[in-house]
Amino acid sequence: SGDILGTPDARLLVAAGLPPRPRDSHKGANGHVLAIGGDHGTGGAVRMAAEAALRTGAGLVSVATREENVLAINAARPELMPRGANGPQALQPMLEKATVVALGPGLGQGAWGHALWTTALDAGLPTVLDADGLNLLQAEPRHLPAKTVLTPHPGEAGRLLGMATADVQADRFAAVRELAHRHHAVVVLKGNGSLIASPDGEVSVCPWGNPGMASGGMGDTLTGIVAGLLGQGCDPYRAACLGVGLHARAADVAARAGQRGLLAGDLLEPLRRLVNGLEA
Ligand code: NPW
Ligand code: AMP
Ligand code: MG
Repeated sequence: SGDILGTPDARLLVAAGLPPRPRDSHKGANGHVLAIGGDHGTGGAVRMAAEAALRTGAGLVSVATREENVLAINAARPELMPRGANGPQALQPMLEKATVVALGPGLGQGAWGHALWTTALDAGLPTVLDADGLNLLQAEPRHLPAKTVLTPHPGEAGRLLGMATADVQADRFAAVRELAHRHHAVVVLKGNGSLIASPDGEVSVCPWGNPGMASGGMGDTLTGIVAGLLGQGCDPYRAACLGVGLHARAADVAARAGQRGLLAGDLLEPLRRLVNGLEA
């Protein structure tokens, strides 16, 4: 009963997690995601997370990033609202407008990333913590917002647990359960057969996905999808299960054109079809 992905039918999953929009729905009713990240050289990561949140149906998506990324993000996707955030003073007003935070894609682990990380977690909003957001947590364990989803790949999970990647992979169920218990959060352990664990020990297994997903930016896309679902009212465990399922299913649809050369951005179009029940 805890395995939400145990009946592998994408349409039923979507129907259970994303009810049809009321006719009088408006952008303010579908979540305002704030994606935070994009240090020097990794602006693409936060942009991909932000775009994925939009394509999952988020009402509004803002991006707090290095000033140097703002123009490129705006040009590539004018629906996004990127701002240069030099530090906590710039981030605070953005957090006040947001309902969900996606924290970590390309954030880096320097002083800039650390300052935004602390400020964002202190806000206590529902949060997806990924990538360098997880590496910073390993360096500085702390209390997390009540509705937090952690999305480590096996390398990040190993860092959080203080063990080698291979030891995480040797018992993935034990690793994901331990992380969820330790951090009182929903945890996604990514990789072939992604696992999702709740703090009280429920585990779901993703039946979808393919090795074409082993390319840069794939995880950043998942972060945005889960944030988009949190913003539309899914509780953290359902958002994580449905998000992982949609992400992997979108990759399977996109991989009809071939696994090799599959790009994270290729998931966005099938993702849109999936969240609307137009693809199974
Ligand atoms: P090993 O070597 O086996 O011990 P890192 P990153 C492991 C951003 N990005 N199965 C494996 O460890 C991110 O958002 C920006 C087994 C591997 O060597 C981050 O902020 C992009 N092991 C930052 O870059 C696109 C697995 O983890 C190590 C595994 C760094 O993130 C790329 C690599 O992980 C990227 O998303 C698996 N399935 N998966 C952009 N376009 O801007 C991973 N590992 O060292 O944490 O580096 O994930 O690239
Ligand atoms: P990241 O390493 O953060 O970019 O995340 C990679 C994403 O791709 C995660 O959602 C993984 O579950 C997925 N992924 C990577 N390799 C595979 C694989 N061989 N089979 C299925 N999913 C994969
Ligand atoms: Mg990643």
